Amino acid sequence: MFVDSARIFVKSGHGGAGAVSFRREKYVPKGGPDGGDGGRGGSVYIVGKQSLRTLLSFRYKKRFIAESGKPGEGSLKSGSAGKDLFIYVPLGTVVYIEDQDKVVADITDPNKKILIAKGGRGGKGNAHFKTSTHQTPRFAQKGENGEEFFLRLELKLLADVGLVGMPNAGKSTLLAALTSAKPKIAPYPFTTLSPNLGVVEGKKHNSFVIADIPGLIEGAHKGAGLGDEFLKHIERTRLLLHLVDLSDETSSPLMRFKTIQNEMEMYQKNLLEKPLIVVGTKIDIPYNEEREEELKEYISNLNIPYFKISAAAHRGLKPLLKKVWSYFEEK
Ligand SMILES: Nc1nc2c(ncn2[C@@H]2O[C@H](COP(=O)(O)OP(=O)(O)OP(=O)(O)O)[C@@H](O)[C@H]2O)c(=O)[nH]1
Ligand SMILES: [Mg+2]
Repeated sequence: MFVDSARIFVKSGHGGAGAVSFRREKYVPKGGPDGGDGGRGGSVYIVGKQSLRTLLSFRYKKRFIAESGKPGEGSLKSGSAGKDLFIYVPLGTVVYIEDQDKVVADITDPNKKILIAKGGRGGKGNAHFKTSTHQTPRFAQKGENGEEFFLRLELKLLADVGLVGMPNAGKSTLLAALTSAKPKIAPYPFTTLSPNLGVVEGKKHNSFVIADIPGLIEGAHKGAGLGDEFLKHIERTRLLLHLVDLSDETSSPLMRFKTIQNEMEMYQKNLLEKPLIVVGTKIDIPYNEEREEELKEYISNLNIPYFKISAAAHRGLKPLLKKVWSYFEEK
């Protein structure tokens, strides 16, 4: 599993100081104490947000300091509280306090606020300290300090898009063309031995994660070629791209497509309920168009969208990406 991580500093606000003040009114020679309380410091919360996919933003912003409370004033006026600070993270983020190496939160629910650093309490004003023997207290409490920590955030990334297909179909080449991932690519089957992940960054600070898994073969669901291990990684993806090599003339693309679909179904029936896009690959090499038609006709009857690309020559990638984004745009 791919782990994205970040280190940030958080600090809650200090409480405001209580005030030392005495009532001063005309004709009241010795007014009593009227110092108000300091305001509470702002707290720091972590909140899970569904639309976030990476911890990338923490590369740019690493310090999160909540506002302090304002001091109290005369006439029993309390200081205002410091504003709370919310740090938004993707679901799947685990939060550790650095020195203690202790998990303080495992963010799985969207929108739930988890208190990380509590704001300091405001100090009490001198009005609180008047007693029968001490009518003019000249002291007030200071505000409590805020808490501060270095936190480590770790994201256990769940991929959004899974690439499936026979060995050598061009899955790793497509991942490399769309993301900055550098998977091994070679002209023989079973080049990829464990899943590779890459992130596609959008224009609006959004992104999605693609998982390139090793090629699947007949019997994969029962463990042939470790297929069951790999199928596990696409269980939680939201969309599958099924790559079919159009240039491979040793068998028909439709047959290869059906073989893989069948393996997925045998592994877990609901894998076939996931949105699917079929992608014909390697169109820079001449291919048999009749066989392509056969595949296209079959999937169009199932209402499965079809695109064709050359990841090596960067052809057809834009329309494919556009279609993929359409599954992730927030409705
Ligand atoms: N001409 C051409 N060759 C491609 C294209 N895409 C991939 N290839 C080649 O096809 C071979 C297999 O590509 P990979 O991306 O490693 O295929 P894969 O599906 O990841 O293979 P496994 O990891 O074994 O499952 C490599 O030699 C690639 O260079 C393409 O668009 N055009
Ligand atoms: Mg590969």
